[in-house]
Amino acid sequence: MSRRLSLDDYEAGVRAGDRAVLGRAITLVESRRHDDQRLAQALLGRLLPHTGGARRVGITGVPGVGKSTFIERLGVWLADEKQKRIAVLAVDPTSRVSGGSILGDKSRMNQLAQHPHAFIRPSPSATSLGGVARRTRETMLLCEAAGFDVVLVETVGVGQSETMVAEMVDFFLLLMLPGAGDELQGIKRGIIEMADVIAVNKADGDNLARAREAKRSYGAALRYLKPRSPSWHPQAMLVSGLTGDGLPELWAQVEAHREALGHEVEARRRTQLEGWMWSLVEEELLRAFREHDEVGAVIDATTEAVREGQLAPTAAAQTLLEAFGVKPTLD
Ligand SMILES: Nc1nc2c(ncn2[C@@H]2O[C@H](COP(=O)(O)OP(=O)(O)OP(=O)(O)O)[C@@H](O)[C@H]2O)c(=O)[nH]1
Ligand SMILES: [Mg+2]
Repeated sequence: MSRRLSLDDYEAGVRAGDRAVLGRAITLVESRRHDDQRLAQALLGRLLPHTGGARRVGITGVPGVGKSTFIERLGVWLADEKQKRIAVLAVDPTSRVSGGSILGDKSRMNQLAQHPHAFIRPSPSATSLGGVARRTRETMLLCEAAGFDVVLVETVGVGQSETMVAEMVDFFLLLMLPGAGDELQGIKRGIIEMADVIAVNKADGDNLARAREAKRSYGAALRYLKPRSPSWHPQAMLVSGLTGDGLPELWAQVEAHREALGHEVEARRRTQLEGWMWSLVEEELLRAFREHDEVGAVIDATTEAVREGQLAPTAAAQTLLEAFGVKPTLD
């Protein structure tokens, strides 16, 4: 095992873009141990002034839409053609102790994984989505302090996770499948409202006609929505992660969005910092609650009584909160 690093070692290593140290710093951020968390928060405090330099892009879409293929192609293109340094992170609410399933198979991003200008990190495992989101946010900051120009955050568009990702990035990309008509009904309207661009993926070969049709219907849907920002009207476009078609145009949209929003991006990021603070408070409060001796003394019996239908959840919550020393306002 390598030796323990000091706070200075972590700071210097991350700032120098040392991948091994960056990887260990991320492990620290993901750790549930008290001393690791203290060190992680001290490190983030030191690095914060060196963050904020990356384009933060969230990418979502249903399983099989082609996210991994697309991110690989986009990442390699950005690295080779635009001389960017790319970090790829994932938010996977289903990932438990064993690590994420998204990006779990780095084999799907083989080329990017081996690229000297890319860094790929699977989803942190955590007990709560909030915990995953908080860790991903912090990992993003570590990557920025390490000098990455672009952070791509992948998430499956099936639950709450895409909302959380949308809240931690500057630009939110929704990938869709060709042949929309029906699919338009399957996807939650809320996700369409969060998108800064809807890209119909797999617009290649035999799919092309259906992809164009899909682009038309999403384009029409977007025109009916009130945009999130008066400065940006989301469009629908065609891409193919397989052939790379449409990627330069897509990236041009990311740059144009940045240009159009100007100071709004900074305002958005400030709001996000505040969200990060609250998510830390929530997580720590919950931890303190679970580790509280008097709560611990009654929690099993109380939970069991609720499960058995012998105690109302409201009364049970009241008991637990009182054990914790909070006077509940439930009635
Ligand atoms: N024709 C075509 N097929 C694609 C394209 N991108 C991905 N595929 C295929 O679609 C399937 C799913 O691709 P992935 O990149 O693994 O999709 P994903 O969205 O990451 O899937 P999950 O990780 O399971 O959510 C694979 O068989 C790919 O070969 C594309 O641009 N065109
Ligand atoms: Mg994938």
